[in-house]
Amino acid sequence: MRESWRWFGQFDTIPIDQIRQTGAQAIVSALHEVPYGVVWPHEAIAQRKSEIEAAGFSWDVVESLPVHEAIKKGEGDLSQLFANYRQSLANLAHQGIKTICYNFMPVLDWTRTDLQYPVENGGTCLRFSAVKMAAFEVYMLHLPDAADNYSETTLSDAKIWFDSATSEDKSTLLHAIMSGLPGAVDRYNLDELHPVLRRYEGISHSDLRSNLKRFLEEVVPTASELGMKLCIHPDDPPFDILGLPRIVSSKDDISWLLEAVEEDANGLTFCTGSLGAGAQNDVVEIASRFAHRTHFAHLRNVTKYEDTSFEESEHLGGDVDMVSVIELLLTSEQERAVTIPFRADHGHSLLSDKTMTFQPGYTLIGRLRGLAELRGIIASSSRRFDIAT
Ligand code: DNO
Repeated sequence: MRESWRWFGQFDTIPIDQIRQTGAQAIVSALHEVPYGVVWPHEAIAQRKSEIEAAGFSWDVVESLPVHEAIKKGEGDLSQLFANYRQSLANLAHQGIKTICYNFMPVLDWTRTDLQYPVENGGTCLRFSAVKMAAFEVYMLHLPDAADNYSETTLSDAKIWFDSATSEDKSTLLHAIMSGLPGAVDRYNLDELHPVLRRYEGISHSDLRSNLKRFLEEVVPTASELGMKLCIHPDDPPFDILGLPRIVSSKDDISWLLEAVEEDANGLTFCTGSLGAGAQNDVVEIASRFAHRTHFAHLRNVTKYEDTSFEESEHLGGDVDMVSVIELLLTSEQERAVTIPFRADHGHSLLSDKTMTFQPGYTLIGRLRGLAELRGIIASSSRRFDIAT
């Protein structure tokens, strides 16, 4: 497995030359400044690539090449958007960047309600609270039917939270919920969110699946011809929020997705944290089923609660059996004779992290700690495989 580190380019507070000290060899990056749906220009790709290479890295993975909302909604004439996506793929392949992560989550990307939740040892982590999400959906946004998705206890706790929340608490919550959208892309306030959500009215899970299948049929053949690997990122959290359908949340979803277009170029970003947050998911079993179509891995851990809340735990703590997942990925690498790039996904805010500002979750010391722990597992598991073969 190849160690990578996500770098947000000009939106990152960590200079790329400092990343060398983490020991990672590869960079995961994106042109966050390019609006969704627009072709990624040759020059901008070349510029980013040369910055990465000048610092001694290779640019191994694009995360993400975003899918325009109109494609997710199946809205209007999409031929230009599909053509643009294919052109961005071709421009990237031309410069040797061939592993492309994307997601198909409507409107939002990963979603948390707390960006600085205290952990026992003094650091902070990202957290998703079902109570706060219920307060947001039911009492702040007044979404019709939202209450149906929560238990009575969660709803009454949500009301208590809402009644005692200051306007600052509410805007902190809105900010946390919007923080999954990296770079210079749309973020919404409460008034703006309503019409955006309304445009998904009537779009069911099965409609969204059809739209994803259509997208795959439009772009996977090009990716295959170019020798590229597309790898979809699972939903985070792996269940519906804000009344929007999510369709890459479980073993069955992934199975459907990989069969929808049976080509190796239609693959998966195996995100242990996203999948691990779903009560329905046995992450080790999912890894054993789909390691063979995994082209990129995000390794992090979560601790789940009954009411669907979860928090990001230490990389080797939490509910995901990380050692087993890593062993399955290493085995798959051997079987396929490939190398899977991975990154320590997110990290707690620890020590000097607290004096800096970061893209939420993308701390320096916290991620470095996670990477070091994962590196240890990979080294010891690899040695055992070498002995066995
Ligand atoms: C969160 C990330 C996601 C991921 C996108 C991929 O930290 O894992 O934002 O980049 O979902 O499209």
